Amino acid sequence: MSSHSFIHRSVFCQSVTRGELDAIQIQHPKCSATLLLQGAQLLEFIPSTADRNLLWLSPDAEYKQGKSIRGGIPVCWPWFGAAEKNPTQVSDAVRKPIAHGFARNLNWTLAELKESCHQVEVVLTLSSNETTHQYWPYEFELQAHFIFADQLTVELVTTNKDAKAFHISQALHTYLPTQDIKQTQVNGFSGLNYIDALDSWCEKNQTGTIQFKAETDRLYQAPENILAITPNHQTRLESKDSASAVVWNPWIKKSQGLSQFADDAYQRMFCIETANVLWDIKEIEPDASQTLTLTLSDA
Ligand code: TA6
Repeated sequence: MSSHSFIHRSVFCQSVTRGELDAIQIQHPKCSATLLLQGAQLLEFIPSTADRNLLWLSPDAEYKQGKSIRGGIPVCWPWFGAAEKNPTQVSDAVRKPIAHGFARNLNWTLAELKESCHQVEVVLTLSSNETTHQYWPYEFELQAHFIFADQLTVELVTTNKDAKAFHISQALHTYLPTQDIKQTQVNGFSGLNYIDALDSWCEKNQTGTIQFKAETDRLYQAPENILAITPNHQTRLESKDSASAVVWNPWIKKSQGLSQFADDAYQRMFCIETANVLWDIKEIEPDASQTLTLTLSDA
């Protein structure tokens, strides 16, 4: 366990630990938040006006080195989901096919912390090294740029530092809370097509609002504005350069096999993952960058 302080001269931020992991605790007049260095995984974002965590965090979460935490916003990169379900431009480069890529399991570095009475900005970086080469051959720099204010902004910036172009799929795998999954709706998708990962990857069309009545695992064309409506709250997700959105709830049977997840936890969470997957994968040329942006707010 690490006990060193890696933040100095900050009014609003301090270094803390969660189990085995280093985290930044933000306590600002506009919001509070907890951000792990491992995976650049945001666990909590509580705007002062809303006074609730806009993110779902499993009560059974285990804070261990090398293990993504069940909840918050895991960063899936440089591939999403099972490597072999990706287009070949992505899957052919994968050396160790762990689910959702390696970025969520490795320690990132605090590169920048700026604060004012309006907001706190934190930049975490992950650069290619011997460990990342065990999973994926390319040289890269990945930045997660967080702006904590009344609302949350996350920018995931991929920069190609290699001599060759590479392809990635990616997602901000946002877990959202609900008081009752059966009374939860997601708006913004009506008329859009999706791939149903639970029905032989068939393409289907969404009519009306998304509701959860069974296990759900769908890869949608993404709207820029998504509204998640739960019995007591509404949460808005706005995205930029995110052509896909994955909507997920494990329901009864799958929950029983999930790590850091109670058998009945599916009743109180769902995921909306702003992403670039399947035909929306990104090709990034040497020295070029690509940015996936998510803004999350209490509506
Ligand atoms: O985004 C949906 C999904 O890919 C599901 O298929 C599901 O298994 C989930 O993510 C969680 O993945 P994890 O590796 O965190 O257990």
